[in-house]
Amino acid sequence: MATKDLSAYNHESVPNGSSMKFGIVVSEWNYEITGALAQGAVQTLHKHGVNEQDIIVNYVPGSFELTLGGQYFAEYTDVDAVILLGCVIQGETRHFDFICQGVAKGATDLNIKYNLPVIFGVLTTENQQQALDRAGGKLGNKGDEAAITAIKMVALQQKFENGITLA
Ligand code: DLZ
Repeated sequence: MATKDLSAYNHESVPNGSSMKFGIVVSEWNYEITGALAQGAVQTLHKHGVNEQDIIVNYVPGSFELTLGGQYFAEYTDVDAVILLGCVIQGETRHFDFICQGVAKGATDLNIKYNLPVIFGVLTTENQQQALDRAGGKLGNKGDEAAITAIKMVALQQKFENGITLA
């Protein structure tokens, strides 16, 4: 089966992030994976001009807590976007489904409630290998993609806020 590097993107189409601020929430559960996602996200933000002091990273125990971690950023900081990073690996019980549904719905709700880009960077895989493949392995790094998505959404929001709606 052909593989695809999920992190391949057109660098020139990514706006400059030097005036943007980001909050990143990282799940400690499956940290081998989520730490790599966080590293990818931070590196990618830097690559596109985001300053060190404008990236705030906080940790939560598991992916289920990512929503509330994101809400804290929305309520108590002035970040332009929040990136949620987690990894849920299918187990023998239905816990997987509940966590995935919870954080997906939670992230969606935060976007709408706060009119703030809240990026869903949560791997939901059948096994550890699939997660490793997507956290700096043969399929790229989902953290990079989350960072790019965050920058692009902040730029889009700024465009609307500046009244340029007819481009
Ligand atoms: C309990 C649990 C399980 C079984 N699996 C995962 C997982 O694969 N990935 C993850 O991020 N978190 C997992 N958790 C922890 C939950 O997200 C949460 O922290 C606990 O249910 C406490 O609310």
